[in-house]
Amino acid sequence: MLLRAFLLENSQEILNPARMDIDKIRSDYESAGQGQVFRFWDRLDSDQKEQLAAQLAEVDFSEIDRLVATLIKGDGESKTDFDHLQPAPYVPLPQNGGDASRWAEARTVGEEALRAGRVAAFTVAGGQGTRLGYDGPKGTFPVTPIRNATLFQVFAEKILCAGKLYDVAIPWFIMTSRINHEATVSFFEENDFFGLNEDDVIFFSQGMMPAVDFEGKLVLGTPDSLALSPDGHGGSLRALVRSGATAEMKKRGVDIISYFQVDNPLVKVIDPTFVGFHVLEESEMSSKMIPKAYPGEKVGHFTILDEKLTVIEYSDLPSELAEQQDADGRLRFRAGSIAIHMISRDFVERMGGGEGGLPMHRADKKIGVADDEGVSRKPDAPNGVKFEMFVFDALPEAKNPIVIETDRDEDFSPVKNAEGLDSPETCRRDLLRQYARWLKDVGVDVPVDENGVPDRVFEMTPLRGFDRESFAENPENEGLSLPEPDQVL
Ligand code: UD2
Repeated sequence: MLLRAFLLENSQEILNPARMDIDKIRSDYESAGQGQVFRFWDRLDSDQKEQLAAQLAEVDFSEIDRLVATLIKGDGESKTDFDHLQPAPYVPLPQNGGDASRWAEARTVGEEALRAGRVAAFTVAGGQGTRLGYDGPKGTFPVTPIRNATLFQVFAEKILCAGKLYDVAIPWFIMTSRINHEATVSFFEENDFFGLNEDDVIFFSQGMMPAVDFEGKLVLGTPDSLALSPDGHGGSLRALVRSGATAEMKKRGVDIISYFQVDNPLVKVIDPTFVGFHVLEESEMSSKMIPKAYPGEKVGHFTILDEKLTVIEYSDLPSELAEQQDADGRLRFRAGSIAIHMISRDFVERMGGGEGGLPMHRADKKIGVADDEGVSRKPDAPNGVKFEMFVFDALPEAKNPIVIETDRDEDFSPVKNAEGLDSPETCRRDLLRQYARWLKDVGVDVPVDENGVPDRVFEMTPLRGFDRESFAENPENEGLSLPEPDQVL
């Protein structure tokens, strides 16, 4: 399924304004009951008219109608068969009963793939980050305890470190949206790409979708533009293909994409073991799980639905299922999705090419809408619906999808909220705990409290190790001594 509207951000280039038939567009909109988008038409200058007309010409009414009918008016929405839902199997960590030799083999296989230049890093960074209340691309948010290094810098340093170890330039693809594209690229330029080669950091923008009000009417964000929003991280599959990113990967010999979200500085941007499982299992899309900490934790659930691996989002799983326990007293649906995947380039080309697309989800949001004077205003409560695709909806289509367990402490501590859970504070604490664990591995005992939090604030750059193993094996870390407060190692 493809909404032509996905291409909206490129509409100016795609359409030749001279060939647009404004009268026809207007009559089409009026007969579709969407004539309100011409509200300010008589006040627009010719450039503004061209911009709006180009956007309008790209909207596919039949798709908008279908989304409104299914997702807003609710007739014909497919219902999940929760009665037959099963928890998905996963490969446990060796310390939780997994086969240690298989884990070791996976690491070796993954390291070979990395050395051969088969792996690219891929960050989805097109979201709006409204919950954090930070005005700027989320990747430019500072997270580390002493240097205040940003999320982007942390990822860049992990990539640099892995590239050095495997003697390979690991390309890094970053998906932005038109809301933050320029600010993201400028940020990298101002920071000299954090030491990475500029040619190895590749930016592209995702598609945009028009928002509607609760009646299903398209809304104007400003007098000359529809209210548009990024089409969800699931839009990455199409954007990777359409932008030429997959072609660039192919040219570079990359066939495995290490997918992660911009909000998680603990993520193993490069994880040889995960790469290895993906290769060994001949999987098209692999995922990491953590056992959920409590039933209401806001992570998706890996399940089996109609014999296919399927993620059911936290907001969609009935609470009685979320709370169910197995015979050992563990949550039955405990496999939490933390949005870390290994995806084969071929699979992206198949899923993201042509007319194929992922299903749309509904998100009720506060949408900035042009008022009667034409001034864009954001309300205090949700006033409309944005449509988004989720990348995990590709899983049921993937061959041999595999889920492996990961250690939460070594892979997941996202910055989502300004305070409380998943905040800058919890994330900084988790980074400090990680530094202390890694130092202990090389013989440096930092005093810690009962939660593993060190008694002092210091920092270790990811240049010393992109994961626990590489840190422990790095000869430069031999002879480290107890860090002073505020020291950066
Ligand atoms: C996501 C997952 C959740 C869990 C959690 C882990 C969904 C629906 N839920 O929740 O199951 O795995 O992450 O942290 O995915 N993004 C784009 N373009 C968009 C929208 C989002 O690039 O149009 C990026 C965004 O920049 C961020 C990531 O996707 O890197 C996650 O987006 P989110 O904050 O909306 O996801 P969240 O926290 O609801």
